[in-house]
Amino acid sequence: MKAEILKMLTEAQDYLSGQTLCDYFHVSRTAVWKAVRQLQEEGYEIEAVRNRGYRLVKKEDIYSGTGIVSALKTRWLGHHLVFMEETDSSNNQIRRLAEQGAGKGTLVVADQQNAGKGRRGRSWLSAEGSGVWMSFLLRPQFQPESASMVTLVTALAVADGIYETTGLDCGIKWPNDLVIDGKKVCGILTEMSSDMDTIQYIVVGIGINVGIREFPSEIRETATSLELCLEESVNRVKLIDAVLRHWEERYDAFLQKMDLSLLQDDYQRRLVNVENQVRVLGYSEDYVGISHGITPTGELIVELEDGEVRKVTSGEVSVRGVYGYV
Ligand code: BT5
Repeated sequence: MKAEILKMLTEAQDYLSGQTLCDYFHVSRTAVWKAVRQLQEEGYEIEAVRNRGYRLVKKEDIYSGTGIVSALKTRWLGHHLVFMEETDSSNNQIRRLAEQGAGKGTLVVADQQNAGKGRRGRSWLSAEGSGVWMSFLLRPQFQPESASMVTLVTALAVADGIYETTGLDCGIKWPNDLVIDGKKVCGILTEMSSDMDTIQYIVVGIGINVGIREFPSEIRETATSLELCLEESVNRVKLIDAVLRHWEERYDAFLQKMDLSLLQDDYQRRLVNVENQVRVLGYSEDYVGISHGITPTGELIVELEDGEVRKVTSGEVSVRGVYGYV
């Protein structure tokens, strides 16, 4: 009820009377008043005027579970939300919830991660108040081999969501980075728990740098944030809603064909380094070749100097431009 009241207050042009809220929720005036009090305690400035009702004074970004729930317009994703001021890693938190039986679409949003994770044990800087650090749970029916495509679906959806919210055009650096002006603004970490032919669950983790103004020296040359690119503030709640709505849409298109054929054109338009030289950094070998884009199942097509064409699988590698990060 609290989140719904917040939504109604956000959308209302004028005061909302206590009676309207009582009738709508079929509860007493005291119950409405209690919910409003809780919202005030969470930081929402709500004015209560006798004989007129309630009014939200400032309709701005307060980063809270209630704020996110009231803003989410997804069909199923994030309908069970866990908001945390701080956690180790939202991916780890989803894993713990999954082990306890949490359902598909469960979403964890953290304002800060003290052990944010990248791939292969790398760390992900996730300072307080400056990014969208979130993960959600899937319990799909498809085979484990298809899971790597979820990262590509996610990259496209995050680019859509960033574009909708800020007008910024992101490039995709296959398989899991989004870049603006050649610098990383978002990283995606997809993890899976499975046996040979059944997926128990997939965790999709998304880290978007929103308000970070200064990066530590190790990543200063390669990282950026939306606010650095835009020079104005970005509403994280709206960004989450946009990313998740686009994600549902892109994921449907993926499930419909069980590959990326419906997404390939949009993906390719955003993909950086197409027809350029890239360096593929694998577990056991590195090589340089020309990138020709992706296959319908999400491998990167790389042509080596001797004409050999390799299809690179996303789990294995990082790709760099030959002259630097992109
Ligand atoms: C990634 O790994 O890019 C995946 C990042 C996923 C982060 C999200 S946040 C929510 C969820 N919970 C988690 O714990 N993780 C996910 P990778 O491709 O391995 O890139 C990691 C590298 O990016 C690091 O080694 C740094 O060089 C660089 N890096 C670290 N923090 C960064 C940041 N905030 N912005 C840009 N680059 C960063």
